[in-house]
Formats: sequence, structure tokens, C-alpha cells
Amino acid sequence: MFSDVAVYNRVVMTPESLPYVVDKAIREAYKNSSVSVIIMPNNFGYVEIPDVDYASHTAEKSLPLPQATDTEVDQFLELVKEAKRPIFHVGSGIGDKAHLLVELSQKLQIPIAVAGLAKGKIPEDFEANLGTLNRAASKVGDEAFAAADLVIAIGTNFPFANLVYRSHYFKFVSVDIDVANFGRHHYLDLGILSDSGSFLQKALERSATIAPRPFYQASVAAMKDWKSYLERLMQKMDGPLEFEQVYREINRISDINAVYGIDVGDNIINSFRFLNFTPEKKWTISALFATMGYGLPASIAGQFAFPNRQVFNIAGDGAFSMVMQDLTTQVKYQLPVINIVTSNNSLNFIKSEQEDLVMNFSGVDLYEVDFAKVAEGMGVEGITVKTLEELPAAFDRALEVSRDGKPILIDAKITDKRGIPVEELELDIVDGEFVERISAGYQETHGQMSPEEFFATYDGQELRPITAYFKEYGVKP
Ligand SMILES: Cc1ncc(C[n+]2csc(CCOP(=O)(O)OP(=O)(O)O)c2C)c(N)n1
Ligand SMILES: [Mg+2]
Repeated sequence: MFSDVAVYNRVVMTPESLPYVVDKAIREAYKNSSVSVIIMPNNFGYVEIPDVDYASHTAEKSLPLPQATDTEVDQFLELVKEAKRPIFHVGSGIGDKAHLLVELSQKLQIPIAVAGLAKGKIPEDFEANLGTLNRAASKVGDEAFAAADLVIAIGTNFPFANLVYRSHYFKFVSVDIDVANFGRHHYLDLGILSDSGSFLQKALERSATIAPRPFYQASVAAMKDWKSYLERLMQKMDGPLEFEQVYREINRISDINAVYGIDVGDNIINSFRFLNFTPEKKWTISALFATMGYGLPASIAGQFAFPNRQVFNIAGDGAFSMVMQDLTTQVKYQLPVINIVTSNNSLNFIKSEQEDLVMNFSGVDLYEVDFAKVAEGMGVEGITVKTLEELPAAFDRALEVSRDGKPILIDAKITDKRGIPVEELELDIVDGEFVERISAGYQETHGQMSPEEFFATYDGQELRPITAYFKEYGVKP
């Protein structure tokens, strides 16, 4: 019955074999990072068995990882030589080797796009870190990827590849320690079974510095403008309270090694854009299945795992409502979590999807809840914030309360503004030039518009399509 989900699946036949079977099940589960199932007849619980010393302990040791060969690295460098617009797509397999990647990125003039789980592993302020792809994405990440003629995936098993890797033709190199990942999301021009560190080290040793590459320069320039757009939104000092300023405050009070439980919804997009990730920080998100109600339990687990670190729960009003009863758990175990609820009275992530379809809104409005009062009822101090002016004091108070060892909740009453849907940007080639457009689907429901008009809709009048930078630096298809 469990064979399709379990790597080890046994019915215990004799009570005496229990110690062996349990031990084996644990070993198989760890080895395969998967599920073991043991079915134990009920009556075994009442049978006395001899107390034999069953030991299977060995010293902790990790296996050596596969290393790239000289030939593989030279083949990679050859592909880079032929490419005009190469891009790295880097996942959590980069581990602590970001410094090598940054060096190689500059040396070979290859910008970097990151998969969500690698957020924070590559310095956010590195000029050619173009951020994430797809919907929870940076504008330039999506734009530059759409123009790439060579994608070098390093340590990433990107589950949204179907949405991103199919947009156009490019050559594909994959560097991975797991043979099962090769060709999983894109056919391979070159697969290198290697630990990312050894690959990068060897690529640095065997390559020569190349002259500034127009594609790299254009991407860096476009990224600079995207970042100042985000910064301007965060620093907004008048008008209604919006999500960007809430993130500004989270960044302001965050410890250098803060831990974040991030819920599903707009907060995925917004945390990727606005949260200041660093290698010292830890964060978790329901990245693959996107289960709402993740932030609060994640914060509880985070505080138990890191009792001496500052822990945040960042959740939308819809997601928080699914699990808010567990505030009592934070109280019961004296977990000083800082709970941030981004209340927009909307299942906004879904409302945005509906906005782009020919349909009326359905089931996406939420009734306004006084979450501060809910928190108070469960023994957690709650603060409601309705204006920009009230924001800093509320976050100062959150810092005080959490440092005092108690949980706190900030209910930030924000608008239901939609962040810019950069996944609607598309690149085409017309008369030997790249041309940027807004997707046909988006224009069908929002009317015909140029990229500039699209940017202005999201308060991004200063933004320019990447094709403008391509012109400036001479990037051609
Ligand atoms: C358990 C579950 N149900 C439904 C969904 C589909 N879904 C994804 S985001 C979302 C809306 C989230 O709303 P909210 O928590 O208020 O965050 P917002 O997007 O408004 O910031 C929904 C319904 C899901 N991912 N998980
Ligand atoms: Mg909401």
C-alpha cells in the first residue's frame, strides 16, 4: 500500500526483529531523503523481547562529492566563447561558494539569475545578481533570461522550469551532483556531474578574463534602475500604507541573523523583492506546493530551532486566518516571534490572477478582521497600523516586546495594491532587434499598452524596458 511513496516498506514479522527493522528504516530514510514505512502488528506492543545490544552506529562522515574534469570545464568555456548572452541560473546547490561564482561572473561577464531557494546566498548587492525568475521575480531577471542564448544552471532543480525554460531557444549547461537532475527540465548541451565549488574553482583556473560584454553591462545597468525603483517605493513618505513600507520596517528592525517564516501569497513575491536576505539569515517558504498557512508554524519551528535568534512570521490576512489559533502555541512556549500580518482584505495573489483573465472576481474578497484583537484574546500583544506615520513606532515596540521574550503581532492594514507583474514582459526579435512587449493575455484584459505604459501603471514611470539598455550597449540577437 505504501510502496509508491516509501523507499523502505516492511511489515514486521517477529517481535525480535523490531530493533533491526526500525534501525534499517531510519538509515534508508536518511540515505534517500525520503519516507520509510514500518507496519507493526498491534499485539507486538505487548510481547517481551530480549534486551540485546543492537548497535549500528558509525562515525559521521560525508562522501566526497563528484568533481568537474578539465575536459568538462573546457567544453563549458567553449560554449561560453560561442555565446553572446550567457546567464547563470543558480540554485541552493551553490552552498557557500557564492564568492567563486561572483568572481567567475565578473571574469566571464555572465550575469546571475537565482532560483528562489538560493535567495540570499549570492550577495544582493552584487551588481550582476539579477534576482529571481517567473512571477516572484525581479524585472531584469525575467527580461535578461528571455534574451539569453546560453543558460548555465548550477545546483538548481527549478520546479517552475516549464514556465521559464520554454520561452525561447537557448543552449543549456547543467552542473549538478545528482545525475537524476540532468535533462529533467531542459535537454542538455552539456551536463557536468560536479559539486558547484569544484566546477567554479576549475572554471576560474582554466579561463581568461574577457572584455566587457554588452549583455552583462546592459543587465547591470537595468538592474540598478530596478533597484532604485524598489527603494523609492519602500521609502515612500506620504499616501496610503502599502506593502513596500512594511518590508522597509521589517528590514530596519531585523537582526543580522534573523529567521523568517514567510507565508504564501503576495508575500512570496514581495519578500523576494524587498526582504534583505543575507547568508547569515535563515528563511523558509512553501516553495513548491505553496501551502497557505505556512508562516506561523514555520516561525514556531524557527524559534525552537534557533532559540536565541530573532524570528518573524510574515503572512497575508488570508493565510494567517488559516492557522491563527497557533498564536497560543507561541504564548504557551514563550516564543518571542514577531508576527506581521499584511492585511489587504483580499486573497490578493489570486485576485491578481483573476484580473488577467476574462472573468469577474470570484471568492477573493476577505472580510476585515481585527487581528490585533484576535491576538490580544490569545495573550499576544497586538498593534494595528493604518498609516505610514504609525509604522515605525509599531516596529520599535515589536522589537521591545520580542526582546522581552514575548510574541507580538502587527496587523498592517495595507491597500490591495498589486506589485508589478513582471512575468507579463516578453521579448521578441523584429528586424534583427530585440523588442519588448506585454503579453497578449495581459493586453486582452487590460488594453493595448507599451512597456512604458505598463511600468507607469505600477508607479514605475522611471523604468525602461531592457531593450532600451540593449540599444545603449549594443546588444543584438
Ligand atoms: C492551502 C492553500 N489554499 C489555497 C491556495 C491558493 N492561494 C495561493 S495565494 C492565495 C491567496 C493568499 O491570500 P493572503 O494570504 O491574504 O495573501 P495576499 O496575496 O493577499 O498577500 C491563495 C488562495 C494555496 N496556495 N494554499
Ligand atoms: Mg490578503
